Amino acid sequence: MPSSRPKRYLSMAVGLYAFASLSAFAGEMPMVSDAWVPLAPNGAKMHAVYLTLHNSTAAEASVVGADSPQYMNVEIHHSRIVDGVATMTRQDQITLPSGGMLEMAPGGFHLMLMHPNAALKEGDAVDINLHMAKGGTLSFKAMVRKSSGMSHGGHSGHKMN
Ligand SMILES: [Cu+2]
Repeated sequence: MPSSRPKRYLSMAVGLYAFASLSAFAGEMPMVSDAWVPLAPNGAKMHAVYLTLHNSTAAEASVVGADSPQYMNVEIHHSRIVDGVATMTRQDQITLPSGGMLEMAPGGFHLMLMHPNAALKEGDAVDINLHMAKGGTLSFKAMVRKSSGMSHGGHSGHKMN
């Protein structure tokens, strides 16, 4: 039956693609733990992501970008206090030496999720992909939860440079 042939070629191509993306870079990626998104007021156009990055690989690893299917764009930010004002600046990349660890926490590094497709509620999961300088993507989920009282001030007072 000639009509079945194109379909068969298509499914073979999809299978090969899935295999390639699973096997590439296996075991050469840093690890993400404790990824979370502080619950923001309804209608917020930006959400922060905090997480811990461990580079357990034998080489230096750099994150050069990020995206999420649930947001228009995602940036790497660093918060600092400049002349008494909380300021955040966009970073082109974050580099971890082999064996290095970086805690992205309130008041320092974070991922900035911009322009959500839908509102977030407590318990939701945000899918995030980190783009690595050497190629490959580090994918993880960040859980939405209320921030503890310690991180007062939140993210809303930030000013972009
Ligand atoms: Cu930010």
